[in-house]
Amino acid sequence: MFKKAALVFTAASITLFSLALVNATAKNVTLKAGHVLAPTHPYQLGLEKFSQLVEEKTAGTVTVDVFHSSQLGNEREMIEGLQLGTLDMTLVSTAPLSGFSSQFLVFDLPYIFKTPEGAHATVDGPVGQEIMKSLEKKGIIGLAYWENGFRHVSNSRLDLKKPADMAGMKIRTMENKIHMASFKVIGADPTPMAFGELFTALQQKTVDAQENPIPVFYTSNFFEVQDYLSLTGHFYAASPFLISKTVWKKLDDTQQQAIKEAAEEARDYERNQIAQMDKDLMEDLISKGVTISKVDKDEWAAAMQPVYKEYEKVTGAETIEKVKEQ
Ligand code: EAX
Repeated sequence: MFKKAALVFTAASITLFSLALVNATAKNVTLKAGHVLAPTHPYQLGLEKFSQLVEEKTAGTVTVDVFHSSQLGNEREMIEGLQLGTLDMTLVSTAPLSGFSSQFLVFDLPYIFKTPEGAHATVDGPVGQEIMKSLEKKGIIGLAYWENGFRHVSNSRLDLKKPADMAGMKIRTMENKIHMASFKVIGADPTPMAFGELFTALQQKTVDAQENPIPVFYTSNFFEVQDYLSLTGHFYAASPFLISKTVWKKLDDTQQQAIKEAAEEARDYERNQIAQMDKDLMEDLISKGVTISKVDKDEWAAAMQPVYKEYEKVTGAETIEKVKEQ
């Protein structure tokens, strides 16, 4: 009897000792996370929350420094940085990712999602996870889909209501061929441009228009250079939160688990911040002199519909059906 108790005691103390040893030997590491939006945008708020959660969950062995406003490069450059292992983490929209894995293009089809809940169910579910996995062979690990939100068209020329009103209008788009095709098909003149150059381009009227969710429009002060905001909601922008595979492999199991958990907890916090801002900021924008107009979304969806035929060979008709919010 005594012998058995002694054996159990010894096994327990070896386990405790080895756990302590793992923790004691866990390397201390500081990760850099970059994004292109303003320090007041939910991207920043969510990443600060993530940083705090990771520090708590790893007993301080992992800390995360957050860099806003394109300090670490534009979205394409930061994604390339993850592949090279020169940047640790980034939070981007799906649009530029399509240049690294064309499977992401399906998310950029106009009006494929109708509600945030519908979008979350798809990107957090099997289809979204499978598409995120396609990045692994490119040297990138996807931690979770955060959110940028439903994108609306703003411009400096007229109170835009109908697709035909955009004839000849120069609009900045993200570097994404479906975004460009969607505006070309309604007669607009799309120019792909990194986010960091956009405010100046609007100010100098190099472009007449841009399209972004309300939280971006507000926190990047676009109301200073755009008079009209039309609530088209034409694209839903999910925002994959990514880590370099080179960096990921250097972390131990406890650190990897902590980062995964923190990315999912901070995702829910960030999505709530977006929803809050989407609701609360319109009044303030109107008081700043912006004319905000509702549009007939069915009319806009019909006008952009031809891009589905044009791109279903790239995205796969069956993937479109799987993703399309019924
Ligand atoms: O992911 O470039 C844009 O308009 C996006 O909203 C920005 O990349 C945030």
